[in-house]
Amino acid sequence: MRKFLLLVLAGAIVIGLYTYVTPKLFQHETKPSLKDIRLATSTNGNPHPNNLSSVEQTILNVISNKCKRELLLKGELFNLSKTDILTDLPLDVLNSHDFLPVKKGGFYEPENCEPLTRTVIIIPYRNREKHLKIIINNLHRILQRQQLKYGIFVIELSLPTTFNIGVLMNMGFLLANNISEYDCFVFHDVDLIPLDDRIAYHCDVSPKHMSAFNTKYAKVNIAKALPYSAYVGGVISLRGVDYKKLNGFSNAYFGWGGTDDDIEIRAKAAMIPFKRENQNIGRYYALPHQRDSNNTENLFKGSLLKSSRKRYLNEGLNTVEKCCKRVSIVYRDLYVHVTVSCDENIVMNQLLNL
Ligand code: UDH
Ligand code: MN
Repeated sequence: MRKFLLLVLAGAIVIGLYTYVTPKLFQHETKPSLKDIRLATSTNGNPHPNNLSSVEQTILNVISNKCKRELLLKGELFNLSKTDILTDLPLDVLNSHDFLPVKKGGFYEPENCEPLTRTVIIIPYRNREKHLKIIINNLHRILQRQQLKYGIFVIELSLPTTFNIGVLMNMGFLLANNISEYDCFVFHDVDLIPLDDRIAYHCDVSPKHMSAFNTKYAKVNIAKALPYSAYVGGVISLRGVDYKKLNGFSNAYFGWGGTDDDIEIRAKAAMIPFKRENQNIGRYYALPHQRDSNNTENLFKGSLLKSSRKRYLNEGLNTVEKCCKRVSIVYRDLYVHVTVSCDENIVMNQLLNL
């Protein structure tokens, strides 16, 4: 009798365990704890995200072959917000060679998973070789860790034209679109180095000011680390469709200043105002430099800004090819190097005829 009761009890335990545990296993209800996720997604000292650790495999394999880290950053996995993922980027900005080989021209896509995002980085450039080397190495590292499909375009303005960021961004946008299909465009100063792995290099539905905490301005205002609240200078991201709605950047700003404030006005006018990355995340180290030659302060920026709202649909992306042309395009090992020449007189005449 006792034997029989023991047998029934053992049977009940087995059946109970089976009915309780099996559905959980098959329905993937065994949700990982925050600690597990942090462990699985930590990159500090752990294998490269493309070589997922066994913990990551076990915990995150529940969702097919999408790129897990990218999804985590998008907040689309386990309802975690980006701030739940603790992954500070190691601060070795000057010597980061911690990335996988890329195709000629700097193109990359992860081999082991399907990325959702195709991001292109556009860097306006002239005579900043040291900065360029540093940013390129750092960008490959962070973009690969985020498991993105990406390209990097460096757009240089040939001399003797006074520097003009807007025309370079517009030409970069058009050229990148000619070469491949991108859905997210990141316009990136050459001298701002991302300091946090959580700065997502993919686009939100709104244009975004990514460099929300810039060490250059932190010297003046540690709490804000921005010069003023409407500032969107440094690094921004927006979807291609939104860039077209703004008609890109203005071509009108030759010399230093005004271009960023102008695109901020355009975004408001087009009813897609900029949002800002969380300041604990969007942290960038500003490489120190002096004002460049051929980029003296633009004394007309104040008056140009006043008419920006009226002008924006008539000059910008849709007119840049009237004043600028491509001089060369070189597929370097780590990026595409485009040189363009622009005629300031044509831009000025266009403005007068608006
Ligand atoms: N840029 C170049 N070459 C130039 C000028 C500008 O590559 O000759 C690009 C570069 O990507 C740079 C961006 O344009 O990051 C913005 O220009 P900037 O770095 O000159 O802008 P910032 O606001 O300059 O950093 C402030 C002038 C600093 C003077 C301070 C003197 N102590
Ligand atoms: Mn700078």
